[in-house]
Amino acid sequence: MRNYFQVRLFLIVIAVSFSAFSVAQPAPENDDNLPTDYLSKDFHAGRRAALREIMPNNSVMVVLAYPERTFSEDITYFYHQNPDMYYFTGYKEPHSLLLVFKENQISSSGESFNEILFVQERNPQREQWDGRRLGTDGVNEKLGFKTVMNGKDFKDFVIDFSKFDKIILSQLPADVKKNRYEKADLFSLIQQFKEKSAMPEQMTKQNKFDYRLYQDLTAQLREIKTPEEINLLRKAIEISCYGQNEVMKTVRPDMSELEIQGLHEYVHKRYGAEGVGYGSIIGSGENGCILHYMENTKTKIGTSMLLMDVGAEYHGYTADVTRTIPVDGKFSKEEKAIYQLVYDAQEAAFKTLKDGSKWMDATNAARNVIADGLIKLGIITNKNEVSKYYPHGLGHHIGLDVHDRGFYENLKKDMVITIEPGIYIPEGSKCDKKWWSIAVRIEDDLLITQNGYELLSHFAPRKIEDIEKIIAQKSVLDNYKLPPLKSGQKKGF
Ligand SMILES: [Mn+2]
Repeated sequence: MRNYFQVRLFLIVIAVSFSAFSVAQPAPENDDNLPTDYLSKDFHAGRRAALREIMPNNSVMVVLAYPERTFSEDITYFYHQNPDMYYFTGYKEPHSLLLVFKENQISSSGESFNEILFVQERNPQREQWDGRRLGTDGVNEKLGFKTVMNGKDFKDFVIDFSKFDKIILSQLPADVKKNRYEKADLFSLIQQFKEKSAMPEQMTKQNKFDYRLYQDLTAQLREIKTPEEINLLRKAIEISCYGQNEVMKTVRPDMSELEIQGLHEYVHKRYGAEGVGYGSIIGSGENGCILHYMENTKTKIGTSMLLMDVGAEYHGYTADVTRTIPVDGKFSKEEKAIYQLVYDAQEAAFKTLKDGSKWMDATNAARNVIADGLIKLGIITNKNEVSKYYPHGLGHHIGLDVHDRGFYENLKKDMVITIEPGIYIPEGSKCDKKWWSIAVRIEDDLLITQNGYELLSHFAPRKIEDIEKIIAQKSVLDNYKLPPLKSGQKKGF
């Protein structure tokens, strides 16, 4: 077997000279006052080595940057890198392509390499408009990636993809637009890759292009967190909890959903989180029944329950924490009954968690508590009706994606997951009116350990009495007063 592969490796001819890998141009000097806790070069190199370990023999893995997306005319959404690209390289810019080879490849000049990253070329004019670029030297120096070339060189980079038994890649995005400023944009990288690899229009199962394997390999790696990842997740989660706490202390019935969202996100940024891992969900009363409610347009949240599902993203890693609170500071009898049921379901799920336990055990534990409880309260009569009021799964992995990649079978040490049971009773439901518009979700983030779990989101209270206590407290944001708007007094429509 070994000889066979060595022969194959030498058949792969890389025509471009390796001198092209290091065009002398200084890396941008913008290191002043940057955070010092980014993932390290060693982390990314280690992830690529771990990937190589589990790739099948004679294979290559292809990872593309995410496309840029239009927000408005010539304005793009804030760019978010493909988490796989970030995981394996730390590179955050668009228009890039990573190839990871199982075995060492030999270039025409006789140099050996087992990975290559194509990146955006330095361009002072574009950098003045769109921001600094690392360029090949920056990637080399800051990300520790040795074999790096400008994206425009991919065109003449000779690589015989037909020699590989497997080309491992994710589904290529079908709607990538040409970027008029970039010659080597993602659109051309994809075109060139398709040509070089003779990618067929229609995929078959016998095909060497393997999407499934891409999902499986990245899931296998990403579902278990390294110590560096756990540190970043701890920060994202603690920050998200402080957002929840500050809002609980300052919340008033005359606040709007948008204002509440802004307060959470202000606290996140105050602690250095760059953004949120998903659209913040701030649902007052009936709006809490919409699982992914993101409009947040209600102008007065009033005295009903307020459901807040918000996760800070810190250096790429996202938390996912939900708290549901009574805005007037006291749970009503009905709110208390539903809240306690969700709390008990969450506790029942927690008890099952440890290295080697099953997702399904946690799922069933929570579902049984909710079903029994809803029957007891007279909201349903039959256990099978539970999905009417608890229509989603129990939880998920978190990491670079809020719904992070993983196999949802057994839990293992160093996984970071959420447990988020909920009960939602929309207006008009077939139960006593007194339950209508009550929506409760409690979502916590946990690290799976050998014998159990660590509750990473313990910084924000979950118990009824603790929530009532914190709502009664004063907040540093209480005196954050702005002048009322003078314009817009006339009624619209
Ligand atoms: Mn979640």
